[in-house]
Amino acid sequence: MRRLGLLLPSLAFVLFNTQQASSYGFRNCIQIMGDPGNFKCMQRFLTSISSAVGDLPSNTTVVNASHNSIWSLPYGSFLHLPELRILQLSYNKIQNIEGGAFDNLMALEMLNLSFNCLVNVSKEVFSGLAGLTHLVLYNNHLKTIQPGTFDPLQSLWKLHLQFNLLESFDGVLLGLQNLTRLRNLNLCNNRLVSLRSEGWLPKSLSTLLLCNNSLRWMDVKGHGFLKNVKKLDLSYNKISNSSSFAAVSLRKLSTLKLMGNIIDVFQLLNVSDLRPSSLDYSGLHLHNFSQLERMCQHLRKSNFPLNLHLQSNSLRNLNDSTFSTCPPIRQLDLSRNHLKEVGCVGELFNRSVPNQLQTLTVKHNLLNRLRDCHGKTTLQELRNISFSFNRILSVSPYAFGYAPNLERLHLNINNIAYLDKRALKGLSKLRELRLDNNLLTDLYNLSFDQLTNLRTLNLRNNRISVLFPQIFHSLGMLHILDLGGNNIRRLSNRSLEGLRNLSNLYLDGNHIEHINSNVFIPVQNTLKVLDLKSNKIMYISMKQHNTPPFSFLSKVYDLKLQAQQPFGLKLIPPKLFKGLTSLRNLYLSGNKILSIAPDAFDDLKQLQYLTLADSSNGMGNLPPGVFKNLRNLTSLDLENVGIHTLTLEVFGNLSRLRFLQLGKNDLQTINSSVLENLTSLSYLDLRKCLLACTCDNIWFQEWLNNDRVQVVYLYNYTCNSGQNSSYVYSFDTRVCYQDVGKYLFMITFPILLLHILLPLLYQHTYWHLKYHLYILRAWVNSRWRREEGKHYKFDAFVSYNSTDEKWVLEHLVPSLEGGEAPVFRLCLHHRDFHPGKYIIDNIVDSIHNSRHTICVISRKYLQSEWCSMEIQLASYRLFDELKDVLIPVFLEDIPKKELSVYHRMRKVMLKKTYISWPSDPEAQKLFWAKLRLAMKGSYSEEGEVTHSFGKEGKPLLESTSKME
Ligand SMILES: *[C@@H]1O[C@H](CO)[C@@H](O)[C@H](O)[C@H]1NC(C)=O
Ligand SMILES: *[C@@H]1O[C@H](CO)[C@@H](O)[C@H](O)[C@H]1NC(C)=O
Ligand SMILES: *[C@@H]1O[C@H](CO)[C@@H](O)[C@H](O)[C@H]1NC(C)=O
Ligand SMILES: CC(=O)N[C@H]1CO[C@H](CO)[C@@H](O)[C@@H]1O
Repeated sequence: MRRLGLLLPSLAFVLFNTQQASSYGFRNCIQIMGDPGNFKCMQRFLTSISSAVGDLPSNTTVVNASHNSIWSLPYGSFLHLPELRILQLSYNKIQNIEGGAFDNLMALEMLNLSFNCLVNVSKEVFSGLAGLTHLVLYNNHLKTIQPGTFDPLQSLWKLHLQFNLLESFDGVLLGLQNLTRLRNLNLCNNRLVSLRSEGWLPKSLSTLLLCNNSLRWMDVKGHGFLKNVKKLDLSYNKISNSSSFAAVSLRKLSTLKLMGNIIDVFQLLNVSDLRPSSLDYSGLHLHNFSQLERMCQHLRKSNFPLNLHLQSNSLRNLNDSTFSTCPPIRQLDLSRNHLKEVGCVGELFNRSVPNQLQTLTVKHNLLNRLRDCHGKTTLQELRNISFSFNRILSVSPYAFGYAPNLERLHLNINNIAYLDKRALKGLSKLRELRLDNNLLTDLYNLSFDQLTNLRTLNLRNNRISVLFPQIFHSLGMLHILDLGGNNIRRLSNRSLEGLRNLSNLYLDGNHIEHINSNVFIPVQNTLKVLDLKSNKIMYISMKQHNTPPFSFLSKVYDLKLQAQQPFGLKLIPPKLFKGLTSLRNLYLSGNKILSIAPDAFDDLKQLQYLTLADSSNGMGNLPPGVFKNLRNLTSLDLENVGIHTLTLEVFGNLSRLRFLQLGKNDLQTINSSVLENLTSLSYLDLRKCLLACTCDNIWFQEWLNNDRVQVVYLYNYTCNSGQNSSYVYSFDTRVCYQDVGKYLFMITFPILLLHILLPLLYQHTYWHLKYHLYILRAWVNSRWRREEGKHYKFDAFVSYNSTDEKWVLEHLVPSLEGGEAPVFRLCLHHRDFHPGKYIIDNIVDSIHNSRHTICVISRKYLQSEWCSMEIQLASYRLFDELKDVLIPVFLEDIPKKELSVYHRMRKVMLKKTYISWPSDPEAQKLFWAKLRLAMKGSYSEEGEVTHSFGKEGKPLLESTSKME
């Protein structure tokens, strides 16, 4: 009867097409709009991978399930996602990955398992990932790597193993011996103490990072060990013995990092074949002049412009001869030293050779002023200077007199309060100037006088309060002006004069209260992005403006007005946005809005994105017609706006709307006609909306069942009605069908249905009941005899499909019934069934009267209903009598994947051995031997057939304990 109980609901499921059947929405993932293969499943407190990816479609390509609490990846977790390319599982609690967990991920390119709790990975874990190029395993607790672990990863080129507990370099190498594409191996922050190894590095490996371990010397296998490596990082180890570098060829290296070791570099350069220009001289305690001089002497051996890294050497000062013995330098990095001054940089170099310095970086030092360098030696090639992260207070006139061709100047993150009017004189080639995060209060007309080529000017986070008229008048080429985070209160009509090419203007985080339309006249033909976020703009009257503030900005496509301080915009008066005819994105979130004029958005015919999120301040519903002209709107964010109802008057015209965010509103019911009018909708978010599970929403429950609109976390919406924690997608709707017609229908329909189903049920359960009766009888009988001595009428009942009859009659029967001894007696249905008896009875009898059941498995067999029943019946004996009677014989190669469709089959095969029919006649002899052995085997009970041999070394009897 158990079976009957199962059958009824599942039939009902099919006939009534319940809610889950086709609704569109994922339990714990969000499909990214515009990229239907891309899913985010983050921060859902998930503990199992199936709850994350279980309901994703088979064309999924990207999954990000980071930041959950998944602790295990069982076998076949991703079988249904054969097209997956990127899988992010970082920040979980994964300790255990079963062999075959990633089976069927043939297309996977990137697997990120960082920040988990893996202690080791077994050899079978990565099987099948032949396309993987990127494997990220950092921040786990890996202690050892088993040989061959990475063997299946034939395409791998990047392997991240940093921040683990690996102790043996050899162990890691043995795991990688067969990788032929690996280019990049990161083993930093482990516990390696030695580089001794049995194996060699893969020939393809060009980057080897070993920083922050406990290596003491270069105890490598042979002189050629590093012969293909280009980049080697040995920083922060314990290497003090430089002579060991003689044992290995470093000729091919282009970068060697040794920072954080106590090592004599000069001895190293003497004993090894390392090219001096390949060494990164950072952090090697080269702080006095004689050391720098020696360094330069070594460098002279390589006679081309070099990139010299001298970070973290505790350098305190530089003088005229510091680099004068060096060959020409192209890039010089002096960051993280203790320099207070760099002087006029040109003086530092040998003036007799043409200077080639292009980039000078002096970040994170103690520079406190930049002196006057008028008329000093010039460095014609110098294009980039960065003095960021220093303590510069003032910049003298002509501070960059030595760099007339400078293009990029970074003075950000200093204490500059005073920028001399002539500080930037002569820099007519400058394109990018960063002065952000300083203490500038005033800008003078002349400050930027000669920067006629400047494209980007960043003055963010200073203390500028006034923009004097024409202050930027020479910056005719400027595209981007960033004045965010200052104290600007008002803009004068002439502040922006001269900015003929300005396209992006950032004024966010200032104190602007009013916007006068005339301010923007100078930039009206070019301005595209205007950021006024977090200012103090507020409207307290609905009176229409004479000239709306943005009326000249017909080219602007991005306008940001979020989060006005401290109380928000409050009102959006009529025609506020008049003139913004090109506007595509409008940001109004975080403003406490009380009311919006119904015509406020009327001019925004090109608008595609609008957000009013987090504006709930008692606004309640939006005014009718407010979106009437927004025919191009595709994205509307109304999260936490305080809406109570959706009406056609507001939402009726949004025929292009695809993305609608309505979370955190007080929406108890959803109006059906609104959703019907949003014909392009494909993404709807109703999280935290307290939807009511009442008859008003009954249509909604049905609507959730559509294929067009993704409803975010659809299965997570609970009914707001307190007591019973039912869900919106499945709340009980029976009470709503009140009318008599429906009642009648509901009474008669099941009766009718029962009439249709009963014969069907009878047929389906009859054999089952019959079988159990039989078993009972047999059991009662067997109480009187010893079970082992049971006499079977047949040695085996042969279960097969009629299409395979030929094989059975031509091969199986002659071989087992004739042929060599012992001779077996087989039960074949066409021959041995009792005529006139019901077929089920015949099968039950045959199975029970035979010692074994041989299943001849082919594709046709699996498809046939009879056959699967025969397997089922035979397997009942396994459960009822604890006797394993099944001998599966595979006539054709059926891949596991295909087999898994046949649920019952798979269950039976779970812990069994099976025999396959080989085409090679030689191997067929072995087949018969095995089959005979299996048939005799059961005399000695279970576990008999464990050998494996066969043609071409392929096992004939394969263990299939992993056939799930
Ligand atoms: C996956 O999600 C995490 C958490 O939000 C995020 O930090 C990470 O950048 C995402 N990764 C990708 C590739 O999008
Ligand atoms: C792996 O995940 C971490 C954490 O989410 C992320 O920071 C990193 O960028 C990811 N790596 C790759 C290659 O996507
Ligand atoms: C080296 O590793 C230790 C411990 O894992 C860590 O605390 C330290 O920050 C690391 N240093 C560097 C330079 O990465
Ligand atoms: C009712 C329900 O299942 N709510 C869950 C929705 O999802 C969040 C996680 O994002 C859970 O915390 C809730 O319990």
